[in-house]
Amino acid sequence: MPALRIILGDQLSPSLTALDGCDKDNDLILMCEVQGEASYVKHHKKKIAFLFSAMRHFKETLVENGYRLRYTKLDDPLNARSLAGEAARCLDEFSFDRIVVTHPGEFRVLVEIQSWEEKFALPVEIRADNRFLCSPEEFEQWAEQRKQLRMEYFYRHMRQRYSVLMNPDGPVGGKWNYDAENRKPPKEGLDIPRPYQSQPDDITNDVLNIMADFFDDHFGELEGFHYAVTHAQAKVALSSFIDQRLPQFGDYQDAMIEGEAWMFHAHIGLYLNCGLLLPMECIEAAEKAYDQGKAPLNAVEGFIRQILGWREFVRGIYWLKMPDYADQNYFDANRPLPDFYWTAETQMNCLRQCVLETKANAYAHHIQRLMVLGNFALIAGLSPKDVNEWFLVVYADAYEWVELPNVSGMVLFADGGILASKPYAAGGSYINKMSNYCTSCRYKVAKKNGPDACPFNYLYWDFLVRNREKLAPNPRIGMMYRTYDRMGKDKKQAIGEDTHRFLKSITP
Ligand code: DLZ
Ligand code: SF4
Repeated sequence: MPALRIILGDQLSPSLTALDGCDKDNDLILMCEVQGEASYVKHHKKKIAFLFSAMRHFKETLVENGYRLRYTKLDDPLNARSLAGEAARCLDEFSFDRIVVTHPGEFRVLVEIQSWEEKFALPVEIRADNRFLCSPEEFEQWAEQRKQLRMEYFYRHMRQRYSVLMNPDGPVGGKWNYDAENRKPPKEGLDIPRPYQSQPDDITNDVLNIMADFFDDHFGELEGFHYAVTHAQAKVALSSFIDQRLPQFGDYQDAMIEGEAWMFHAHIGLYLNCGLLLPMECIEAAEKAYDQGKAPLNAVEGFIRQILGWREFVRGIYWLKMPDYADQNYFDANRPLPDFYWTAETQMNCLRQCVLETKANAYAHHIQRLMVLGNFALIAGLSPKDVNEWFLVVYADAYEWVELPNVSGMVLFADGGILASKPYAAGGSYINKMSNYCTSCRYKVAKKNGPDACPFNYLYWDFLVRNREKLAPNPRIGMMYRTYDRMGKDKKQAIGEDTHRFLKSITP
C-alpha cells in the first residue's frame, strides 16, 4: 500500500529524508499552504509570500521529477486550513498504509504529528532531518560530558568532525576564532555592493496577489519582493555574497549604517532555514574562497562559525531543552512589548531604523537584532513571551528552533545562562561606536541622565541594579557593580527616576 509523504513549508530540499525510498508511481506527496501555520503567529507578509512561492516552485521541481503530488493552495475552497486537516482530507480520499514525514523544526509541530498515529489509526514514521550537521542525539551526547554548554567548544568539535578549516596540526591560521578582528566600526564612503535580487515570476506574482485577501492585518510590507524562491536562485544569492561581500563581511560584521540594511552580510538564513540551501554547500563555498585567496581568514572563519557552530548549537539546545525552554524567564521580566516594535514610532533613532528595515525586508542583521532590538528588550525588562513572538513573526528566517534559543538564550538571558555566559546588556555608547544612528537621534548618547539622555544609558544601569542578586556573582558582570557603587547618591537616584519615567511612557 502506498505511503502519504508530507513535506512541510521549511523542508524544501530534494535530499529530504521524507522522500527516501519513495515509490513514485504510488506514494503521494502532500504539501499545503494553511492558515494554521501562516497565522498561529501573524508572520510578516514577506515571510509568508517568500515561503509560499518557494513551496510552489519546489512543487514544480518535484512534479518534473515524476513524483505524484497534491499541493493545496491557500485560496482553495476545500483547504482545511491546518496540517492535520489537510492530512485528513488526503486520508479520506486515498488509501495509505503509513504517513512519512521528516522531523519538523518546531516542537509544537512534532507534538501535533506524534498525535496522528492515534488520530488517524496509521503508523507515522518521523525520519531524522539530515539537512543539519549535528543530530539532536549527537548533540545530547556532546552535552552530556559537559558542565557548561558553550558554542565555542561545540564549534571546535564540529570543525574537527567535518575537517573544516583544519590543518593536520590544528586550526588553519593557528586560532579557532577570529572574532576579535571582526569589530570594525562603520566608516564613511564604504562601497557596499547591492545584494542579489530575483525578479518575481508568474508563480511569485500569483502568491503576491492573494496576500491582501488573507494577511492584510499582518505586520510588514510586501513591496519590493526580491527574495530568491528557487534552489538555483538561492545558489546565485550565495555566490554573489561569496564573490562580492564575504571579503569584508568579517571586518564590518558588527557595523550598522543608517539606510544600509544589507551591509556585507549574507542574508541567506531564510534560504538555509527552509531548505533552499544546505549548510555544507555554504561552508564549502566560503572555504573555497579562502583557499583561492579571494577572502581573508577572519571573514571566512566568522561566516563558517555562524553555520557550522552557532546554527547547529542553537538547534541542539532547542531539542535538548524543549519544551521547558519556552517558559524560561530568569529575570521575571514582564513588561509588554511597546507598540513601536510594530510601528517604528519612537524617537530612539536606532530602534526606529531597525524596526523600519525589519518591516520593509523581514530582515535585520545580527547586530541590529542583538544589540539594538534585543538589548533594549533585555534592559527594559520586556516579557520573553512577547519578545520571542515578535522575533518569530518578523524575520523571514525565523522558525522556533532557531528563534527561541537566540532570543531567550542569547538576547534575553531568560534561560539563566544555559546558552550564553552573560547577558549582552549595553548602554548607548556601544551603539554609537558601531553605528551612525546617534548622529540624527533626538536623544544625546553622551548624556547619561535627564530628558535628553539616551535611554539606553540609564536603562542599562537600572537593569543591573534590578537584577543585582542574580548578576553580581557573575565574574564577567561583577565589576560593573563596583562602578555603580562608586556613583553618588544623586546619580543613582537619577538613574532610577529616569528609568521609571521612561518605562512608563512606553508601556502600552
Ligand atoms: C512558517 C510557515 C508558514 C508561514 N506557512 C506554512 C504553510 O502554509 N505550510 C507549511 O507546511 N508550513 C508553513 N510554515 C512552516 C511551519 O509553520 C513550521 O514552522 C515548520 O514546518 C516547523 O519546522
Ligand atoms: Fe539609540 Fe541612544 Fe543613539 Fe538615540 S542616542 S540612536 S537612542 S543609542
